[in-house]
Order: sequence, then structure tokens, then C-alpha cells
Amino acid sequence: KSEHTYLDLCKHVIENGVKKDDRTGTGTISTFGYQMRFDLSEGFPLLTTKRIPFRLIASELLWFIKGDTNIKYLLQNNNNIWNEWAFKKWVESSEYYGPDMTDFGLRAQTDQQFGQEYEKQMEAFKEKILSDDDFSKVYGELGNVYGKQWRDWRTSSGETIDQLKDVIETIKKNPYSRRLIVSAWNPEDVPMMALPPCHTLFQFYVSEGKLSCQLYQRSADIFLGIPFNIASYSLLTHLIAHECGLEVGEFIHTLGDAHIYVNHVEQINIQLEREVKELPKLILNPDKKSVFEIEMEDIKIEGYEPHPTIKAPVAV
Ligand code: DHF
Ligand code: TMP
Repeated sequence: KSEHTYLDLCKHVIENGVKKDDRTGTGTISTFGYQMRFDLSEGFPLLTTKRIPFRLIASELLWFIKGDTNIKYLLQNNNNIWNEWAFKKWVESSEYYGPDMTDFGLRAQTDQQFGQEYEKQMEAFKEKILSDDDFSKVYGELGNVYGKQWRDWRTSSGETIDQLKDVIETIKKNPYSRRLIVSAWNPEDVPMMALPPCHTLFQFYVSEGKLSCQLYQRSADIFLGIPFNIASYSLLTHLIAHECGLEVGEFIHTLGDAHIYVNHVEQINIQLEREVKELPKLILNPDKKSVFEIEMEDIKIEGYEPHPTIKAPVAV
């Protein structure tokens, strides 16, 4: 079953990974270069060995597809997965006068009193993003992240390129093209991003009426990020196949720095002991074909009965 591909990655890194310090100060065990293949006709690869909040993955993907880069949309959809990176920009800005929030991600884990203050500041931040337009325009913005590069890549001559729309048109007109690529890595913009894109570049491939997708991910948080990334790109492949009248083929996930944060090892070991269950099915509204018109209510997951959630702190 597909899910074993992911569990094998976890085992591979635990067995072969080496200690590596990282930007966040957390520490990882890491390996370089790994590939997983998911046959999408076997079922939708949403992990069953822990509960994955699919709703958050779908709303994040729709946010990318809209070309949006402001966390306001995510918050309106009750999606908190990008808060820390916007919050970081806010507390490091010259307009912030609250209590010192340096290294909040790490400190909140060890210092309970600080943790409570951080929660308070974060709640106030979210409230302000939702209620104050001028504030959210500046501090809700993550910079030229995925949505921007996919839909509105700026050229040196001041024009824009809609990579996602172009690639879908090419899949329809010239499915055997070997140039079906969308790049989120824009070297000129990297310094202005809250987090330079982890999912760097993806390519589509059509054969025998099936659409496959391969993603190159430069940096992979195996416990928290990867389960989301697998489901997100599998959903994207389904959406584009649905629009183009193709069946789904494979999702191929190629990883650069594949790491397990040291404070996730215990959680991964719990997960590895669990029995894999049947994969769920993805159901898309048959009356809505366009990727650009799909909304949350057009996307349904059926038959998802996973093991319980396993909590872990995210490295900021
Ligand atoms: N930084 C790091 N260090 N790892 C990441 O995976 C990551 N992912 C980002 C941004 N920065 C990152 C965007 N995607 C979660 C999952 C994906 C994600 C951000 C956060 C996360 O915390 N997931 C939790 C629960 C989320 C919830 O229920 O609100 C999980 O248990 O899967
Ligand atoms: P980095 O920019 O120093 O590589 O840190 C980014 C961290 O976020 C790294 O642990 C990888 C992780 N990540 C994912 O695994 N998937 C994602 O989709 C995102 C946005 C981040």
C-alpha cells in the first residue's frame, strides 16, 4: 500500500540520517535525496497512521490556486498553518511594542509563562488581521510565496506569467509536452519571502490518458510538512486531471534535505507502530471542471478512518 512508502522514508531517515543543526535551532536528523511514488488510482494518499486535517490542506491549496499570499484568507477559513511566519514578521517589525517575542517558537516549548504570553499576542495578532484591513495588508502578507509565483510571476520587462493557467492549457493542447513545469523558486524574490518555497518546482506528465505529477521539494519536514505536501500535490493532480478529462496516474515526490526534527522522533516511533488502514477516496463535484472555480464544498474525502492525531511542535 501507498502509505508504506511514507513509513519507509521515516525508517530510512531514522536508520541512515545524521545529526545536522538547522536554521531554527531545533536540530534534525537528516539525509539528502529520496524519492517516493504514490499510485493515485490505489486511493487518495492521506495518511491513516495519524489523522491529517484534510480541510486545512484543501483550503491552503485553493489559496495557492487563487494566487493569494495573505494569511487573511486562511484565517477566514479557520486555517492557522501559516500564522507563525506572518507573526514573526510582525514581532520583528518596528511597529511592534509588545513583550519581546525573539525565538518565540523555541521558547514557548520550554517556558510556560512565556508560552501564555505568546498565545495572547498571537490571538491579538489574528484578531487584528481579521478586523483591520490596513494592518492585514502589511502584516498578513507572506511576500511573494507560492500563490504569487504560480499565478503572477513578474518578468524583468514588467509583464506577468500565469504559470498554472499556462500549464493547464498546454496539458489540454499538447499533453505529450516535456515542458509542463511550474516553478515557485524565483531567485530574485527569495530574499523577500517569509519562507523560501520548500516545494520548489513541479512537472506534469501525460501517458495512456493518465496525468502524473512530480514535485522537487528542497527541504522536507518529514513528520509535519510531508504528509500535508503529499496530500496537497495529489489533490492538485486530481483537480487538473478532472479539468482536462484525464485519469490520475502517479504522484512522485522527490526530496532534497529530508529531515526529522529531534523533537519529532518520539512521535514518529509511535506512528511506525500503528497498523496501516484503507486509504480514503477523493470525490470532486462532477459539474465543476475548472480548477479556478473549485471551492471547498466541491471537494470531499470519503471513507477516512485514521488513527488519532499525534501532536508535535512546529520549528519556526
Ligand atoms: N516549517 C516547518 N519547520 N515545518 C513545516 O512543515 C512547515 N510547513 C509550513 C510552513 N513552515 C513549516 C506550511 N505547512 C503544519 C502543517 C503544515 C504546514 C504548517 C504547519 C502543522 O502544524 N500541522 C499540525 C496541525 C495543524 C492544525 O491542526 O492546525 C499537524 O499535526 O499536522
Ligand atoms: P528551511 O527554509 O530552513 O528549509 O525551513 C523550512 C522548514 O519547513 C523545513 O523543515 C521544511 C519545512 N516545510 C515542509 O516540509 N513543507 C512545506 O510545505 C513547508 C512550507 C515547509
